[in-house]
Amino acid sequence: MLPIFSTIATLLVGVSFTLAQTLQDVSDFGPVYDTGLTMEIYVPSDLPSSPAILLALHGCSGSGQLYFNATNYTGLADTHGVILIYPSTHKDSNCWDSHSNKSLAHGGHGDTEVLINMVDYIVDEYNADASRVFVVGTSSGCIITNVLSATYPDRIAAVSCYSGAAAGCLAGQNGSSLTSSDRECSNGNVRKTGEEWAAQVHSMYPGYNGTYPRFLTWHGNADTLVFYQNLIEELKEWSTIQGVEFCKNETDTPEKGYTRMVYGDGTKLVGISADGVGHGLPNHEEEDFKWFGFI
Ligand SMILES: *[C@@H]1O[C@H](CO)[C@@H](O)[C@H](O)[C@H]1NC(C)=O
Ligand SMILES: *[C@@H]1O[C@H](CO)[C@@H](O)[C@H](O)[C@H]1NC(C)=O
Ligand SMILES: *[C@@H]1O[C@H](CO)[C@@H](O)[C@H](O)[C@H]1NC(C)=O
Ligand SMILES: *[C@@H]1O[C@H](CO)[C@@H](O)[C@H](O)[C@H]1NC(C)=O
Ligand SMILES: *[C@@H]1O[C@H](CO)[C@@H](O)[C@H](O)[C@H]1NC(C)=O
Ligand SMILES: *[C@H]1O[C@@H](CO)[C@H](O)[C@@H](O)[C@@H]1NC(C)=O
Repeated sequence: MLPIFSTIATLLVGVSFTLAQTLQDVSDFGPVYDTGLTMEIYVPSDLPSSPAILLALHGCSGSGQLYFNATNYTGLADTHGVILIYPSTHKDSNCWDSHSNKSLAHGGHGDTEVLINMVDYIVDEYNADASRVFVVGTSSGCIITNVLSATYPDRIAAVSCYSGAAAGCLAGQNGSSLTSSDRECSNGNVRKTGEEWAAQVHSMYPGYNGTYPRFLTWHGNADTLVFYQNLIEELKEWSTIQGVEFCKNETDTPEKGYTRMVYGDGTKLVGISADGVGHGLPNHEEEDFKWFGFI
């Protein structure tokens, strides 16, 4: 009898565990202005008294639910007590607004401010730790991660993002998608000096003199959608902002074919270059949690 019971118990535990891995809708989290953004969250069942927050930002034509399915942060969130926010944008081929003055400004009532409103809601509602807010994003989600780091540096501790472009790369375009922009950014033709990028970052939150988020960014050198040059531009931008210089390359790290490009002492800025990898560079969830300081 006993073995049968324990087998059934194991099955039941397995089932309830699977069912728990779902997103829940949040409405009325605060002003959305005219962005139309929506919010879904994953809340670990065993929450610490002051959980951390991870904002996870999908790519163009994606959604929070699709990104949730494509990524694997729930086990890590359970272990380390992190509430996951998976927002969605529904305009401009579901690309985040990384082009308009509204989104490229602190308090501009654009996508960036509304994403921070979601963070504020979680801080209030779950007593979350405002000093441990992290961001991950892929493609358009990585570009807006760059823009969030420029517009709300005071609200984000660290970011890790994949296959994106520098904050300001899409500035002045009509949209942030491949059809609504002229593709100069995604093609890697928007090139600036570190000082020029840094001036643009500072203009997004004038007068701010605090620290900027610790920045990890990944890119495949076979990316033909958002070209590899964008990694170089991001690294120029954030090394100037962080005041760190290129230090060394660590080959085959964190895995074969990947190179960690370390800046300064490696605590503020790292680029990860993936050899032969295209736009579909997968999230490296555990590496992200290491970068955020959980592991
Ligand atoms: C995500 O995965 C769940 C479970 O496999 C599935 O029911 C759902 O349709 C998926 N959602 C999307 C948007 O693909
Ligand atoms: C998801 O992450 C957990 C660790 O949190 C790991 O044990 C599991 O193997 C991962 N699943 C996949 C499909 O990679
Ligand atoms: C956006 O801001 C820039 C820089 O201040 C300005 O030149 C431009 O006219 C603004 N664009 C719009 C559409 O307001
Ligand atoms: C942006 O919109 C203006 C006015 O509709 C148009 O003339 C211009 O070609 C558009 N630019 C792009 C890159 O689509
Ligand atoms: C930094 O900004 C704060 C708030 O605006 C201001 O009080 C402080 O004097 C500034 N510090 C420096 C060194 O400029
Ligand atoms: C790391 O080193 C710098 C400086 O020598 C090069 O410019 C980079 O191309 C190199 N990065 C990779 C991924 O090899």
